[in-house]
Amino acid sequence: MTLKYVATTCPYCGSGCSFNLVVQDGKVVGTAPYRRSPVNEGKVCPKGTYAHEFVNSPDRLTKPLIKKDGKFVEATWDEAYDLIAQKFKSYKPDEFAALASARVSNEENYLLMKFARGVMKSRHIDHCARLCHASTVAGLAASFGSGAMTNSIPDIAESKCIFVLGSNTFEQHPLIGRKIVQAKLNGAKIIYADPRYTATARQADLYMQFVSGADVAILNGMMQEIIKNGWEDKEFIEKRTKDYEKLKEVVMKEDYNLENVSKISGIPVEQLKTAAEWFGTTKPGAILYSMGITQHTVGVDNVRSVANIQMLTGNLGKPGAGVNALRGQNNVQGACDMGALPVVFTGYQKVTDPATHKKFADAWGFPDGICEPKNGYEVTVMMDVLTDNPGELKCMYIMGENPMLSDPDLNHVRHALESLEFLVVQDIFLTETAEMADVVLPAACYAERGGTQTSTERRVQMWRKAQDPPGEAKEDWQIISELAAKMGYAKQFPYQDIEEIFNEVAALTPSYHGMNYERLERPEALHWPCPTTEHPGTPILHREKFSHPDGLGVFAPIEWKPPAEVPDAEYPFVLTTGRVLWHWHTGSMTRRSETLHSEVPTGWIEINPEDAKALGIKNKEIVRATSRRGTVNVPAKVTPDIMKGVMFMPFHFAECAANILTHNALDPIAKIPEFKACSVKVEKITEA
Ligand SMILES: Nc1nc2c(c(=O)[nH]1)N[C@H]1C(S)=C(S)[C@@H](COP(=O)(O)OP(=O)(O)OC[C@H]3O[C@@H](n4cnc5c(=O)[nH]c(N)nc54)[C@H](O)[C@@H]3O)O[C@H]1N2
Ligand SMILES: Nc1nc2c(c(=O)[nH]1)N[C@H]1C(S)=C(S)[C@@H](COP(=O)(O)OP(=O)(O)OC[C@H]3O[C@@H](n4cnc5c(=O)[nH]c(N)nc54)[C@H](O)[C@@H]3O)O[C@H]1N2
Ligand code: SF4
Ligand SMILES: [Mo]
Repeated sequence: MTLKYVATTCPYCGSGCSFNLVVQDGKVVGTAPYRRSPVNEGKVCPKGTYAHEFVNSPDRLTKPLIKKDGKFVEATWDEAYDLIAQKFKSYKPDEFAALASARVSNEENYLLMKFARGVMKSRHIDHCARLCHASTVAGLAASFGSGAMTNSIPDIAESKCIFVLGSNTFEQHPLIGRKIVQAKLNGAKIIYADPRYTATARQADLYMQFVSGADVAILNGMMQEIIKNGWEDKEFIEKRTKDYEKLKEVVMKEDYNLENVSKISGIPVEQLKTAAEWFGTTKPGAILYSMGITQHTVGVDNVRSVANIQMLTGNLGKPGAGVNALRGQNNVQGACDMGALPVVFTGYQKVTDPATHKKFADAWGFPDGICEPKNGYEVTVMMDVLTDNPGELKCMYIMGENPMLSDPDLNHVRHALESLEFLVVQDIFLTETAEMADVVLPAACYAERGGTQTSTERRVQMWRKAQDPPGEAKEDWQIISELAAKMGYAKQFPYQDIEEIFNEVAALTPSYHGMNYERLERPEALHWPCPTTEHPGTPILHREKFSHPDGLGVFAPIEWKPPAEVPDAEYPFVLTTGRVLWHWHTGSMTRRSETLHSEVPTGWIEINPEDAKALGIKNKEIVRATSRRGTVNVPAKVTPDIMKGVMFMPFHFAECAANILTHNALDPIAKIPEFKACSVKVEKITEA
């Protein structure tokens, strides 16, 4: 028997923890602590602990599958590539769209981006960041000139006042939660605002429960109170920002005095006062936020309000401060950095900028050119175009995403995907989306490959191969390269190994320019921006100036607006959705992990005891939840942890899918859907 440890980074959340994979006779059999990572120092959450369990699941895809007469038939790689190449060639550039993946490496996202824009010459590439932090990318870019988390994870422990808003950090970024505990042990005050009394709420010194969708009102109210008391950082505002007067005009309005904010949000005035005082007077103060802020039709407004309060209090560019937008998936930061977005190439270089377009066209050397220098469609817009403009988009290539469970309004998504002429899905399991494909390609998983991923704190870290892929499954970069070669572009995809792809990325991307595998091998890796090979990387952004050309941060006057759908007599409850500690999104991996699955085998809807009583519903009873989009039957969880009038469902479970109910009302700028607020009714199921 041979036994070895392979240090790698976690395939789940954007915290970017490291652990060892335990390999016995060439097969991954367990995990063990890797103590040298400054992020998690050997600790992991349950998903990290059991991250080996799905790897050798008997359900892994092992061969390409081609659908014939409605049934999948196993095929050789050549058969699959030939069919895909022949089909892909038959479409005009903008009839093709690609979805990249926050689950795969930087190199592979870069390659799919190059495939879409170079081989297919299509403008349409996006990925699940659209459903996640699109509001952050747009909002922080407008406020600061750069759309990423401003500080580092270890730095959170330095804070003296942490305001967590719309992030259930202890369940969704547990090892960042650990930094909150460390700060607390050093005397920091913790403020938490969330419609649910979550695991994170239990750690807070001040917990404010409120109705989903009130965030701008709460932040404006706190800012008014801070200004009224003279707690604003006058020097920071004067030297480092502009448009403060415009902000003041809005936040000082009567509408945002604490009495009015209390009416909108349901938070008692005294709590709002305390929050403003603590945050206004305790330095340094950090804000941590995630989906509770971004997944709204006012997602960008919410993000800009968070940026406003941090500029107002001078909490930027310093240790223990910052706007800490906690990015969700292991490599969602990287997929964005790699230009798997419809408006940018790598490093946020704009597609519409002629010099940038020429730079990529020249570097790639496609004899027949690349896509036009025009923005493409966002994934949410792709789905609308598919249903509303039949024939405009005809064919899609989806790598490592499962929109048939993760996108809003699943009946709409089904309709959209059914209207495609040709769909290719590349995954490690036969997901709900893969079931709908014409061709399914089997990919290697994280444990079977190298490459890099970029965590929420912009730390670029390595994956390391621990075992061979099952059956004939291949690494995503190999599949994309081989397909490109079949389509006549072997010269543009000449890679012998994944490191060559990274070097191409570094050459084309200023913020990754100084990185290479040798430097990234170190346990602490490197934070971007890292412009030269001598540069130590940048854990804290905006120290001296912001990333706008004039170096100034921009205040934005933001008015509060209610969600797109508000409760009425027919649909009287606000439904909000999210996650639980034990499961990951559409469950493709965690529901195939024995330990995680046995801990939480199915979904539920959280109902406040008063609402349950009025509806005649008992705990654990199966109830019918209905929105304007659809109906699901789901077990009730009657709990005082959820606010009266609000209900919560995790979206991991296909048998009671929350996204049947959600709707795809979008933020006008970020095109992110309003996953965090829609209206539902809930009924007792009476015997027929
Ligand atoms: N265990 C686990 N961890 C994960 C994931 C997972 O699937 N499972 N997914 C990862 C991904 S991709 C992401 S993006 C992150 C998401 O991380 P989080 O954003 O922390 O997770 P969510 O559960 O979506 O939502 C967080 C909280 O927002 C609250 N909320 C609801 N409505 C509102 C509102 O209107 N305003 C505010 N301020 N809060 C509101 C919810 O009650 C919930 O507690 O987690 C990552 N980590
Ligand atoms: N109602 C509601 N819906 C939501 C949200 C919410 O809060 N509420 N949150 C949204 C957010 S923030 C996000 S990020 C999205 C996530 O949405 P998705 O990204 O669609 O969800 P995942 O289940 O993570 O899908 C990733 C897929 O990649 C596959 N995969 C894993 N590793 C590999 C690999 O190495 N190669 C390949 N080719 N495939 C791989 C997995 O099997 C899985 O099928 O969901 C969104 N949907
Ligand atoms: S906190 Fe996130 S990165 Fe760390 S072990 Fe858990 S899922 Fe993995
Ligand atoms: Mo996400």
